[in-house]
Amino acid sequence: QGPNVAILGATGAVGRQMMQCLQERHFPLGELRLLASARSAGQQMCWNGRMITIQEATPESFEGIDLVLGAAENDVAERLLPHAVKAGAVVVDNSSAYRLDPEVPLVVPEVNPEDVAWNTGIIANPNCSTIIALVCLAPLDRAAGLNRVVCSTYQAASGAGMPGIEQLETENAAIVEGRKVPAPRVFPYQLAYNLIPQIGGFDAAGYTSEEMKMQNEGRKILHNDGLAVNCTCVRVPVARSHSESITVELDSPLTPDEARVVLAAAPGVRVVDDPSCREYPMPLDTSEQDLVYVGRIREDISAPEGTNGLTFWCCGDQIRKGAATNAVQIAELLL
Ligand code: A2P
Ligand code: 11C
Repeated sequence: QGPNVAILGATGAVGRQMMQCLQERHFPLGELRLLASARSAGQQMCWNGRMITIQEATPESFEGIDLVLGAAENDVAERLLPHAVKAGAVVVDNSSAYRLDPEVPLVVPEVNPEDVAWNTGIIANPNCSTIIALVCLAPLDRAAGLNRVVCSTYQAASGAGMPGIEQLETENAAIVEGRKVPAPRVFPYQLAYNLIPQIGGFDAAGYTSEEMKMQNEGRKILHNDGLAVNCTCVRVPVARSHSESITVELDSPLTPDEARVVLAAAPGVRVVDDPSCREYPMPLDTSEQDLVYVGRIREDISAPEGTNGLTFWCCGDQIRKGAATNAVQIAELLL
C-alpha cells in the first residue's frame, strides 16, 4: 500500500489539478484526504470513481498522513504545515512561504532532483513562471553556462487561482452581453481587453514580488547565486498557460540550431520552431498538458560582442507543470 496523502487546498485550481495528476499518473496512494476551509467542509469531490468528503483543515488534520501536497496561500501554509511535519508527514508545498528558506529544498525534477534528498520535512514547489522558464534554461545552462536572463512574462488569469478565472470570465460575459463590466475583484484592474504589468506588490527598486521570484528562485534551483536576472511580469487576458519571452547571455557560443538540439533532447521540453510554417508555441496549444513548449529560437542581434546572446519564446500550462504536476513529480521522487 502507498502513502496516505492529504491535499491542503483541494478545492482550489491547483488542488483540483493535483487530484487529477495523482489519478492520471497512477500515484500509488493509500488514503486521499481532501482539506480546505470551513466553507467547503462537508462537501464532496469525486476522485478515481469515488466520492471523498472535504474536511476543514486544522492542526489535527494530518494524523496518519505520510505526504501533504500544499495548494493553499502562504498564511494557510505557514499556519498548518508545521503541524503536518510534526505529525511525521513530508510536505510538498506550492505556496511561496518556504521557498527561500535555506533549510528547504526548492525543486524542479527536470533540473535539480537531487535536492529532494536534504529535505527536513518540507520541499517547496517553485513559482509557475520560474518552473516554466527553468525547464528551458537549465539545459542551456548545462550546455553553455548561463550568465544573464532578461525575461518578460505573459501570465494567464488562472495563475491567480479560481477567483482569477472567474474575474476574466465575468468580464468577458459582461462585454459580450453589452453590460457594464463589474469592478475587479482579484486583479487591480479589468483584465478583459487589457494587460496589467503588475503581479504582486512593488519593492523599493520598482520590481514586483513575482519578478523577484524569478531571480531568487532561479538562483536557488540552479545553485548560482550570481545569476543576473531582470524580469517584467504581465497579466494577460488568457485563461490558461503562461508564456515567456526570454533572452539569455551564455559563457560559450551556442547557435540557434545547437540550442534547438539541446532543448529537443531536454526532459519536459518540446521544440516547436518553424517560423516559415508559422509554427511556434501558443497558450491555446500548450494547455492541459505537462510539456513546456519552446520556439522562436534566434540569435540576440543586439548582444554585445562575446556575450553569446540567444532569444526564445516558451509556453507552458502553469496549473499543471507550473504547479500541480511539478509537485506530484517531486512526490514521485520521494517514493
Ligand atoms: P476553499 O475553497 O474552502 O476556500 P484558489 O487559489 O484556487 O482560490 O484555492 C485556494 C485553496 O485554499 C482552496 O482550496 C481554499 O479552500 C483553500 N483555503 C483557503 N482558506 C483556507 C483556510 N483558512 N484553511 C484551509 N484551506 C483554505
Ligand atoms: C500568478 N505566478 O500567475 C502567480 C501565481 O508564488 O506560486 C503563483 C504565485 C506563487 O499569479
